Amino acid sequence: MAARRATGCHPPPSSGRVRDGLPHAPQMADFMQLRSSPASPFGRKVKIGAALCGVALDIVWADTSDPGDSLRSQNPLGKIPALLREGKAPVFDSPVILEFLDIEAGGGCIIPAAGEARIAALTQQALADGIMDAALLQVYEVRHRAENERSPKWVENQAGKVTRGLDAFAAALPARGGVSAPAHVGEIGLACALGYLDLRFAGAWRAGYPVLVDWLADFAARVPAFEATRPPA
Ligand SMILES: N[C@@H](CCC(=O)N[C@@H](CS)C(=O)NCC(=O)O)C(=O)O
Repeated sequence: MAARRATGCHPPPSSGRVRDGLPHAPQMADFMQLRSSPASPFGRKVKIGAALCGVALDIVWADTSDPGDSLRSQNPLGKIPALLREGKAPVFDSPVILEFLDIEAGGGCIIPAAGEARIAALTQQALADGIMDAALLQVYEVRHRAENERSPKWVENQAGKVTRGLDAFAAALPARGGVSAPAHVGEIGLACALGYLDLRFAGAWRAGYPVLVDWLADFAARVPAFEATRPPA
């Protein structure tokens, strides 16, 4: 893999080379590799961020539960997403990867460059990530623990984080703007969190949060990469 520069903040026209369902610039000779999985909401953040920043990614699926997967040598935590670059250390944790993509795009693309707008977007990203963490842990409780080993109280604690997070977003939607892309990291995070709740919790959130339903529809219209990265049901 050779290092390459981003083509700019805005995604190139869809006539460009298409990889992983996302439009990318036609002239790219090489690209970076993303370790992820089709359903990972954190990986989806990166895929959307890359599309908005005009960075092409070669996506290689990882199996986080397989000790033999090279992922564990790329990210000692064995977590996805992880971004691999030619001759450089892997980058991991989705907020760090999104920051890297923003830098590749020249800055101010998906993260406001400075001031309160930057802090707000990063804080909203942290809240959205926390919702995803809490949702994921509930899924893992079922996936990795026998029924008699599960803790309803602990699951309830995680569910509370999701509810309070959604309450907070519904009360104060992420402000638009401050970036040259159609959305910033706080918005990308919220969209991926809601998408994950759709995928794993049958969209139960929709009944209680019409304002977020409308917000997500608007986000999807602004950011075609959201639909392009929809995980398989
Ligand atoms: N804070 C991390 C969270 C990543 C994460 O939890 N990814 C999940 C998949 S969506 C994972 O790798 N789980 C496997 C594990 O925890 O061992 C980020 O933002 O990238």
